[in-house]
Amino acid sequence: MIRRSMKTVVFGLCAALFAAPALSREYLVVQKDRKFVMDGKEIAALQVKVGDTVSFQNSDPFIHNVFSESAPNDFDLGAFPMNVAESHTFQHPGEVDVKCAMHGEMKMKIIVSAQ
Ligand SMILES: [Cu+2]
Repeated sequence: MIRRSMKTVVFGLCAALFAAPALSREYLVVQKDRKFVMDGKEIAALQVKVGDTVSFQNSDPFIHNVFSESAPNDFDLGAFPMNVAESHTFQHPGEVDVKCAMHGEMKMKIIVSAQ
């Protein structure tokens, strides 16, 4: 009898785990040659979900910035030098225009979907 109820508890825990919302993810975008790069290629857009975090790593020997004025996902990571990464967690669904304040040609979009 006890053995059977243990099985029920374990089954219940597994079911609860699978029913839980997906864990939030972390993405890495590299700033290289005045471009936003992911997996070695320039990217124009990145699809994420609410709660996901995007880290921006400066891999150029000069200062970059990352900011967006796309409310309510607006943010400003300030200026940071080579080999420094700053990150932002997206809390609202929507399309986010991401730019570098130093280099007007550096642009990408982050599309945030609901969980
Ligand atoms: Cu820049």
